[in-house]
Amino acid sequence: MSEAAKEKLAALMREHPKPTGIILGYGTAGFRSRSDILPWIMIRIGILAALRSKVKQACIGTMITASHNPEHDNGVKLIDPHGEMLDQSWEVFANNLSSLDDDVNKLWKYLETLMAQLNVQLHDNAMIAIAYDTRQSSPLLASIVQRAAEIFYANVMNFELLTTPQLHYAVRCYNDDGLYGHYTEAGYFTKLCTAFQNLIEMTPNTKPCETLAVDAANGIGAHKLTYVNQQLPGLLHLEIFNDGTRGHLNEKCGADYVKLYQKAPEGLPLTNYSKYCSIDGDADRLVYFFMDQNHQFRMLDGDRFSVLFVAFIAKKLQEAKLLDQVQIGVIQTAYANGSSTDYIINILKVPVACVPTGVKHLHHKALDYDIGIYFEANGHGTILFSDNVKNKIKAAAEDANRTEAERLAANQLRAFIDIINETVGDAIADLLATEAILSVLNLSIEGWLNLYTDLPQRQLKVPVKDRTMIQTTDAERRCVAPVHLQDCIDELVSKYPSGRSFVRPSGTEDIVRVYAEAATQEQADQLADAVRKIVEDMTK
Ligand code: G16
Repeated sequence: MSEAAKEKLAALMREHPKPTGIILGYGTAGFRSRSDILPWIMIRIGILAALRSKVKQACIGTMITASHNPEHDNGVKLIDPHGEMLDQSWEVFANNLSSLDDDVNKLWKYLETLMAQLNVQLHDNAMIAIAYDTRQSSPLLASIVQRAAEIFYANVMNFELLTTPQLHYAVRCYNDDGLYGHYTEAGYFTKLCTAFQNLIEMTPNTKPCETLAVDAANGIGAHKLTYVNQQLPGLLHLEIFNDGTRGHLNEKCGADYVKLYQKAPEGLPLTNYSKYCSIDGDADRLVYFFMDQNHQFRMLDGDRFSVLFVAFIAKKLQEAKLLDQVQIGVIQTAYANGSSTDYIINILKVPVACVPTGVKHLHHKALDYDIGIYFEANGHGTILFSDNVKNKIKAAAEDANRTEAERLAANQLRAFIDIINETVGDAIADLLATEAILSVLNLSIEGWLNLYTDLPQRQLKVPVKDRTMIQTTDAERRCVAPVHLQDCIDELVSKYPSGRSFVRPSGTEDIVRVYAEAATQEQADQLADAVRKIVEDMTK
């Protein structure tokens, strides 16, 4: 390989040295840490993005964000050609590169071996798309990724400020020559908003969308959501709060805060609107909430989107007389509320699969179905439609031998599919899909909430010395290390009616997460607290 490229790499590594003793793994959503200790890993990820692009002969995305984490954190993850998360087999290369110290000769040797194994050359073409969220540290980190990728002969498109799902969408569109949509931000908004407008306008007797108050977590979504207002005048109105002009990113606001603490965010009035939602720092998660007649805070999380979306899709497939030809599946994680799983299986009659935390796992499993609906309870999710099902729906919509009602239902589904960002969970797309369904089904937010009653639950973050001491199995529902931890959890759970609890190490924060549900809130809180104590004792 070229000496000049090696020398450039050495210079970049001298500029951004790896701190001694640091260990960083490609976790739930890429590399995440405090932003000031991240520059060196951006060199490795820039190289890896270039190699991945050479191998796939397609554009690879690099998103700089730490999503729901605080402003002082940042992170980076790669996006594969169809807009999905990096194939897990490549996480090994990411971790190998991360573990190598700042010795350019060793790094170069590893890269030579890797490139031989991958059958690519330094001079082969590569194309990288970079974007970042509003964190102050992001532009510098993006520039390091770009310089590293360019050493490996990559062309770089820097989109600068985008939501994470917008970059996933852009990568997919760029690689399939516009089949999925146009890869620009204008292309993204035009596709989603036109589909929303079509769905509303083709449906007779829709309920006008009431103003939705949005907590934008002081992040990138605040700015991006203004385009939705501009494109859908008279159809949808969003009142945007926590827009970054005053508060801090994800601080006492945003989807993670609302879901974790089960309370309303700060920074917006709780009396003026009939419904609210919170997105997170990079606008890939969404939760809804409202204040009920008794002024009680009521939340609708990711599980609720699964239920709403399944109910709508199944109803429209039924009306189009397509339901018996389509296999629908829902994918959840251990965090899904037991009541939602029961409702989906027993009332909606749709199978549910449980996988480990992380959109990458849910997305992968969703591909097993004609229509795979996946949501994490934290509000992160989307729907995948197979080409086969899209063709069936299109054919039904255009079939003159079908009744008008059947064709309308098929056309409603076609429009709905275009609202959804199938590449990854997307708060903006999910918000539009939710508003469209509530309007088409004439459903109020209370009506949506009343579909089933959540089991009371509690989630805790437990700081421990070394979170890797906790190891899990069975889609993270059971603990295999430390020994006896699971026995203790089982014993505690057995004391609580409808009790369930699990623990797992976070892949995005330096903590262990504890989840508990039980028949009453008091019992869920007690169970979570008791499990927390055991975790603390066993990880001392
Ligand atoms: C990321 C992942 C999600 C995951 C969340 C929490 O979300 O994309 O799939 O649920 O982290 O993961 P963990 O419990 O391992 O910390 P985001 O919104 O931060 O990108």
